[in-house]
Amino acid sequence: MKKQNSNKKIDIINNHLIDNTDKPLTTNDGVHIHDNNNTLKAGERGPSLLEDFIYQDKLAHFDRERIPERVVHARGSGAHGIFEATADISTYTKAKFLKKGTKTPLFLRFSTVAGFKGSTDLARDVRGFSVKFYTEEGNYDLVGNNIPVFFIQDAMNFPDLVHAVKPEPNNEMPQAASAHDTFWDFVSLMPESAHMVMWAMSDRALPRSLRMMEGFGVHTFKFVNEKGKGTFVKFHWKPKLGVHQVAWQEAQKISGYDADFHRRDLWEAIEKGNFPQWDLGVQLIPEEDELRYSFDILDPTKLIPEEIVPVQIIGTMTLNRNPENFFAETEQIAFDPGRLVPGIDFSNDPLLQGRVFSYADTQNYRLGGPNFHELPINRPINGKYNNQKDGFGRQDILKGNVSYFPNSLGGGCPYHAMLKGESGFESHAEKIDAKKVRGRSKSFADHFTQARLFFESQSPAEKDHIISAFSFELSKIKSIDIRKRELAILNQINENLAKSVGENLGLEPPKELDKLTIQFAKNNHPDYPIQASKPEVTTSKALSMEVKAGEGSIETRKVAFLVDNGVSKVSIDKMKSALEAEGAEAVLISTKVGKLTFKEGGTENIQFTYLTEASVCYDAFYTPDGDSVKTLAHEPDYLQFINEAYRHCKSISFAKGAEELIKLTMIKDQDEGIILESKGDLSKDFIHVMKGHRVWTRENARKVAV
Ligand code: HDE
Repeated sequence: MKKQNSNKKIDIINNHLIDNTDKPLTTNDGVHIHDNNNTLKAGERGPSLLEDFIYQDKLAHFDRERIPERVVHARGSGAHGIFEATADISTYTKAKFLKKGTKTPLFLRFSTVAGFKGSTDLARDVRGFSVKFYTEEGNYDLVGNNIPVFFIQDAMNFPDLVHAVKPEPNNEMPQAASAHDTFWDFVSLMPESAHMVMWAMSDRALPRSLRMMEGFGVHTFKFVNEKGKGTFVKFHWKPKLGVHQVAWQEAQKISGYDADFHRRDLWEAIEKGNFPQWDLGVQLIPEEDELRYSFDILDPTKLIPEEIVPVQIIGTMTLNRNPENFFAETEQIAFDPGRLVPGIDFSNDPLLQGRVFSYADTQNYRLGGPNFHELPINRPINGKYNNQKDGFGRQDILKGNVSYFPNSLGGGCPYHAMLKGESGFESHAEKIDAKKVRGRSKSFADHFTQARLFFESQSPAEKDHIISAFSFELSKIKSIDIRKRELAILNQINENLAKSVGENLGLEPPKELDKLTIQFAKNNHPDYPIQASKPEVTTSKALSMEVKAGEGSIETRKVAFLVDNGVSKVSIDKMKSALEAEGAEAVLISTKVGKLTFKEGGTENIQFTYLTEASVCYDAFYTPDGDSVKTLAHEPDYLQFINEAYRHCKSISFAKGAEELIKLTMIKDQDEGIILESKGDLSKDFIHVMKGHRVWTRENARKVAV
């Protein structure tokens, strides 16, 4: 497919594209290769010869194809896009790319955190949400997550957190999963992780699609305006398609059926021209209000409830182009929250401060030296001009004999912006007068109030899912002591939560925090546990993902039409056009690939079958009328499609002649998610229920009272 949506960044990429069409195969030195099948040998049956430079050229490169995967966030998928600033926020920031009407090319990389590069997309995990804006003032990276808080407060703990969640060092198990002893050992000793753990055990960690997740900058940053005045800012990405999840059992099955489920979904959406979009929102906090809240805005384990500081939309991002080459772009892109453009600055969040060092450092290692900035995907669109030179893989060719500053021989160039009265990046002139301490602010010591806020803001179904997730994860660990220690933390958050999880584990939640947990917390706060301040709000709507029937959108949702030979084309077309009018996609699934014959005559080419597809990979289901109903009644795979769809609370519709099939399935109660043509307006009712995403009430049987 011809790639469109060009911009200055794409021009840079295009300058490096290699097109092999009509070209002879050559060595790396451009020598044409006569025979690419046989090594050079001493006689047809003899040993290979050392002089075979053509073989060596090929193999020596192959032997070096792999680079170290990212130490975290190794599994990722990316796309190019554009950001358009839509609001005037010049009072707060002088960043030119945020000036109303400005369009800036960007590259976004989504990722999971714990799994290796080839691990499943559907792991229960945080998702990385990294955006590199190629601005006219240089690259700006907003390297965030789909969860607005973090596990730890200080960068010093990061390697420990990562070691705890990654596969265990002796047997390298489990892959891409937090459900093991070392993770729960660590977090149960670190009560500051309680808030983030709640998010990680919620459906936020199981996105339906990368296109249906929120993104957050997590830390508080600073905007700086022309006059040098600072304003604290939190960044939010709000997806236009809404925020949606899959069920846990589904996630596990999708991992088997299609471990690339999220990557494929993003790629296909962009190829089809269904460009995903997010609004960029900001929460702005005047410097004077820095200490105003019941929590510390520098503490990365806290969010600022939208009820107390609303999110203002300042622009829209559209992903509109897939990469040409995964390695060159998605793998070699080097994100670094430690590099800024004028108008944006760090806050003193100790986690953010620590990140400033780690990212450039890891790129230097991962990408093999200091010239990773010259890789096409990392090059700024406004050019880089400085006196840095040489090093592995250097590509730029510096002209002349000057590579120092100040100089006169080079006409003083590259010149200093300030010497010409121009502006460049200037750090916010924040006044700091303090003693050096290796310690933590007391204002960081409340670990449970916001974990409670999160839990108590969830819908009943979401609470149930959190309880199930804790029960699953804690059941998987071997140590009873760790189970109890974590239950004690849950008990500090919400007693019913702890009780429900405790019941599933056969344990009574301890009333008090474990003495080991307290001992470690005292390391940071000698008078721990502290009395928490009264929170501004005790629930926040923005924290729940629940959509009610009829409220959401079904755009780009995949609806499986379950068919076989003899199916009615009329019955298909009626539903198909209604769904397509709402932006959803109808996918015909039959028993064989190739020709499908319609009841009315005529055929259609089938690409997907019960053999290749799985119920868990679709959003909703429709069984049309026709003679196909007779064969589907004896098709176990069809029945499994319906049963799993029912189990995962999805909308299932039946044309009139197909309704009898229900008797063969596990559907017992015809709840609002089972839509029958004989009972109303089939497509309208189906779409209405699909808009609610899932019929979670179907899970009532497993419901736990909270
Ligand atoms: Fe990262 N993180 N991180 N992190 N992080 C990396 O950089 C690190 C943190 C995040 O798509 C690494 O290039 C430290 C918070 C994303 O390429 C590494 C600390 C948040 C990505 C690193 C944190 C993130 C990374 C590994 C604590 C959310 C993927 C490879 C101080 C705001 C970027 C790499 C991509 C990647 C270090 C904490 C998000 C090692 C030391 C908080 C989305 O440099």
